[in-house]
Amino acid sequence: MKKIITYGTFDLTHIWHIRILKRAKSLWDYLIVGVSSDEFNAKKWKKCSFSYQERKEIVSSIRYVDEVLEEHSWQQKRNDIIRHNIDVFVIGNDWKWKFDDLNDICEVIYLPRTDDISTTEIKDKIQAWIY
Ligand code: C2G
Repeated sequence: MKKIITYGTFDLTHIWHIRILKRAKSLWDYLIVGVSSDEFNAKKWKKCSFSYQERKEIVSSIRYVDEVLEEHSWQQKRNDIIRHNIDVFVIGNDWKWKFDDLNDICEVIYLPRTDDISTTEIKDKIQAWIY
């Protein structure tokens, strides 16, 4: 069984979050998603609309996702990959090359990201609609 892992904030989960998870699961057998904790998001300078627990609940309910873990730091990926016996690390290509250091313990794949939507843009759209 080929195991794959990815990480993200997954705030205001939208179609491209779903599609990257769908594509990851279509390629391998078991998908683990590391959802960024509220504290780690603060370090990423990301202000979330939903708490970690809410974002975890949403991601856990996506049928492509087999397991969810909490992402506390940039550095935890290596331990997660070893501990969970991961074959492939995948993430959107907005992170291209950023995690190449992991390729000594697993395959590293950057999937094409779609730039016509992001959580920030969704928030802007909602703001514009309200005001
Ligand atoms: N994504 C995408 N297309 C978008 C937006 C996001 O393919 N329009 C992908 C990102 O490339 C990432 C995943 O969806 O693979 C989650 O994106 P975010 O929730 O924005 O996560 P991010 O802030 O990039 O955190 O350690 C890695 C970080 O936790 C990633």
